[in-house]
Amino acid sequence: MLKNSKIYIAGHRGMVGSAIKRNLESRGYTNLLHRTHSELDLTDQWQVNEFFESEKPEFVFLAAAKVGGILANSTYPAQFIYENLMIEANIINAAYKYNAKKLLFLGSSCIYPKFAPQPMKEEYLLTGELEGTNEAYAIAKIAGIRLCKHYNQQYGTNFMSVMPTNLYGQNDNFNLETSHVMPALIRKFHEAKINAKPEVVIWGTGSPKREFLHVDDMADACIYLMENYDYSDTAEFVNIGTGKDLSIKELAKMIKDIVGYKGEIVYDRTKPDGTPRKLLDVSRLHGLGWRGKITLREGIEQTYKWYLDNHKDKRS
Ligand code: GFB
Repeated sequence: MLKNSKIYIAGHRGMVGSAIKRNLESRGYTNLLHRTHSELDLTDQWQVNEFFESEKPEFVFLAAAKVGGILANSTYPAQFIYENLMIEANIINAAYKYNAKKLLFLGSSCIYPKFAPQPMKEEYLLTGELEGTNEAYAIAKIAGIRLCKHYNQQYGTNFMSVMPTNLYGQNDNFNLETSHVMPALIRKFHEAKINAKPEVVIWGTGSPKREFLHVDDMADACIYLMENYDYSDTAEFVNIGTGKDLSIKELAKMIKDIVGYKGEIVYDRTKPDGTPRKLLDVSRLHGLGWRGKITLREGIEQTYKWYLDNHKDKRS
């Protein structure tokens, strides 16, 4: 990628897309292309084709997706599968049709089987049943990986895929119904502190384990791969994570401590736990020469500060 290459960031207002945009700008890339949802509906094939035909982006970061936490995924499975399939199919096909040089598709660690051996290697894809709470989303993301693979195979395109672990950071969604666990707990502990509530309710048993990567590290990894590698170097796709996880109980204690909340933690066992563990094997990524820099504690402190500075005008 040259500093003046035409680079399209699909999903530039989302948590990941906005981090990719910030990072590209800070590295001196000058020709960034983006459209808001109202300017371009990515589920509409005609609109996407017209956009690619007129703009002809050379490089594409496919970070647009319908995303959400465990409750949103299990409540709106039709929207999660339909919107994600449409966005991926439209962009990947248009990138092929209008000769994009390279595309990076963002998947998710939920593509792996619910009971996959840990840590999960890229080869475990499609070796077992998926986790029920996010099957619709996972099927759409698996389709995206395979779209890239088969377009490369048949048409000789250069479309890479990356599978991030659970991400968090600035511009996250702090809505308690639809968010992931990290922003939900930051908000719950903060509001309990401010309102002097005696307890904070955590969903599920607290025993599932999750791995978390700060979105600025994720953006850095995506750009590193786009700058330095091609599809043929990635053996279909690459996991992006830290290789370390912790239980939801341990996460809750850490956030409680950072926020400075003094009350109790209680568990609502009527809410789902989801997959018991999903730790990524990151040896392929390390072999390509990239490692994260932001520790979990630093990342949560930064995100809490961002929440305090911004939450009034954000999505919560
Ligand atoms: O982050 P999360 O919603 O999604 O939940 P997944 C992770 C764990 O945290 C689950 C627990 O065991 C939740 O029950 N948890 C505890 C909470 N308290 C809360 C809370 O207040 N809010 C939320 N949201 N969780 C998602 C998938 O799975 O991960 C997506 O549904 C996607 O498809 C994403 O792949 C990365 O990690 O279980």
